[in-house]
Amino acid sequence: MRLKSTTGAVLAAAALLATGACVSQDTTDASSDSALSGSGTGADCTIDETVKIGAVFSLTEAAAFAGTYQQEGLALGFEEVNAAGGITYEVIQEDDKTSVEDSTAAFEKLIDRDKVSAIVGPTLSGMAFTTYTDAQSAGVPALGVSTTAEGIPEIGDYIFRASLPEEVALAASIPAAKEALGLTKVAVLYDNADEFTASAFNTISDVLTEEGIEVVAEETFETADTDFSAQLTSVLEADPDAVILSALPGATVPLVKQARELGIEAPIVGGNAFNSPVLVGALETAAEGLIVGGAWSAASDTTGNAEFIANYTEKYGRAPDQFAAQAYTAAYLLDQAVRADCDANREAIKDNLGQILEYDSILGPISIDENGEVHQEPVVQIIQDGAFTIL
Ligand code: 1QQ
Repeated sequence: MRLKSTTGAVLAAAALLATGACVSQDTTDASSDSALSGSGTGADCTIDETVKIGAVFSLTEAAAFAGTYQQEGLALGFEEVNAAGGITYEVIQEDDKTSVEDSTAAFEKLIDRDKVSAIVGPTLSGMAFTTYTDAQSAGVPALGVSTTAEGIPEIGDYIFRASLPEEVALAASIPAAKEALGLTKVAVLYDNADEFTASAFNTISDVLTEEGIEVVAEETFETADTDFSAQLTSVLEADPDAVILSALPGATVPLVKQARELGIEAPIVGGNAFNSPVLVGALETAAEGLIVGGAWSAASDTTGNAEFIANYTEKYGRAPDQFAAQAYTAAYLLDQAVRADCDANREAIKDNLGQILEYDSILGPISIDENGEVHQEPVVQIIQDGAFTIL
């Protein structure tokens, strides 16, 4: 489809050092299978053996709001990539049930039993800090498509992400909200039990300081909390111009509803976790005015986006979201990394995934650097009349 540039340029001295941990690699696995190394290059690459890609998403429990879209997006992406010919990918899908234990078991199965060439996922940063350490030790490339907390690519040189860091999303949404709404004082509420939301709090504090916005209330809660009246009463008394909220949808829904019931009318500003139609559906009218920083918008005229939305909607009977869009993009990024040297072994994918210099994706122009970090423009949206609109 829309591949603009190639990978494969070898960045000589940039080889990454593993992060201190002793890395033992299984030499009998996909990292040394000659049948996974093909002939031809780029679009002409042909690999005889089916390339197995593991996928670990939260298909059930709290993070299923994202995981089910990810499963669908990734499947659509690989369906298209397979149709291009030369290489056949098989996705082995696992459900981590939004649990660290299940995520760890799924990674182990994919690495040791299925001997996959690479793994996409998991859904939450809270699982990734454990599972990526395992993937790194086993020498298996892992590509995050929604793991946005600080420190993820730093886990090691087999760890990559195609998911806009929450730092970048919030560094866009907070200044955009300041400009649109003239913010001078805000309340900050965050879930301090989740790795992603707690890490986002650091960014929120930094951005607010940089923007000269005063914090008039700061409140914490935990992922499974359902009653936010104590925190919201403090927010109401502080009378902020806006509420900056770092939470997963499970807490966001009751929290925002209770805020509105209590009479807090201030706009609510957040990042990647808010870029979900599931959230809007659950919040109904309470979602109005929510300001969302993220990686993708249905309203963006990025290359292939309209076609992606049409194909996805036809296949699954519902419109895609950011999580579907990022997983879909991952199929193309992995294919590009495999085609660079026409080699689907773990080492080749690891060497080439960090050298995607410019890929014109549905998320806009995207690159992955030699440290495994993604670079792309964030999108800031506001929910108006139940729909995401670019701010
Ligand atoms: C993370 C996230 C979540 C919003 C993914 C669903 O960004 O855990 O890093």
